Amino acid sequence: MDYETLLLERAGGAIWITLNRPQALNAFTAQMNGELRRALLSATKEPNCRLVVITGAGRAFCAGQDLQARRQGFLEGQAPHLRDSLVQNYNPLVRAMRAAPQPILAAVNGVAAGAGMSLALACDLRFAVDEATFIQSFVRVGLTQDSGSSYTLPRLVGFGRASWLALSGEPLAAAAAEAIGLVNRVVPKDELVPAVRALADKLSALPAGVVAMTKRGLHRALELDLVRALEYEAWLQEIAGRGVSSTALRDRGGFLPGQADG
Ligand code: T3D
Repeated sequence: MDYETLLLERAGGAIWITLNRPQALNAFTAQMNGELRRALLSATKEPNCRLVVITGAGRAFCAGQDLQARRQGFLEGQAPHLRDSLVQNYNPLVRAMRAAPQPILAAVNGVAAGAGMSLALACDLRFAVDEATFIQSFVRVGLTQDSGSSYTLPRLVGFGRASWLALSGEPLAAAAAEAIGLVNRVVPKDELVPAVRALADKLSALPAGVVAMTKRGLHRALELDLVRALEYEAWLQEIAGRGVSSTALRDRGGFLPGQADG
């Protein structure tokens, strides 16, 4: 499959998807959004893919929505329909990430701003280089949080810290992000690829179905009360105990009867 805004590479058990618009700090256009969604869906169907990695080309991870394109529309007198943009582009992307059986890792190689930060937050895990920064830049451009940040950020770092980051629009350095649990690991730039490779090797040695169910169980429990979370855990454990493969789970389209998406 050909992509104009992405690079794709397989390395061991990992498939790397690199956002490739470095001249605009890998800002999202509708095209890049659609291509990322397609690349993600196709990577997750690869039988030997145990980890999907999203990273950025050049010095940035992703600077959020392409504001140049928005500016051009504004100059041409077009009122932006941001709800449409979100519903058609970002929301399906975040849902696809959540539904993927494999863990998705953000390899944050530089600044992650606006929807670029949301993208990193929607991943299951985050490694960052020591010079990376995270910015909830929405308020700085007259917008509110989107592409899942209002949901993921407080769940990752707690309501107080999420409120500060979202309301102030202040950048958060990688080390501080690690200290509050937003990032799992911070590494020097030249150690990012080996660190991801080691994680991919680790995941490749684990049963894929169990990894997939663990991802699903973690996310599902966030939305349930204790009683229902316990029930869901018990169902997943029933399936795990029978040694169901990730392929079988994917072919079934879901984990429990009547739950195509989860
Ligand atoms: O519209 C919808 O669909 C709704 C969805 C909205 C979601 C959002 O993401 S809203 C938030 C959008 N993003 C931002 O507000 C971030 C804007 N960028 C910045 O604040 C800064 O660029 C950074 C803090 C990320 C990095 O700063 P710095 O000093 O390292 O780089 P720079 O000089 O500002 O940018 C370098 C180049 O990238 C520059 O282009 P040039 O002058 O070299 O030709 C700049 O215009 C370009 N660039 C940076 N961000 C964007 C961008 N081009 C297009 N869109 C961007 N978002």
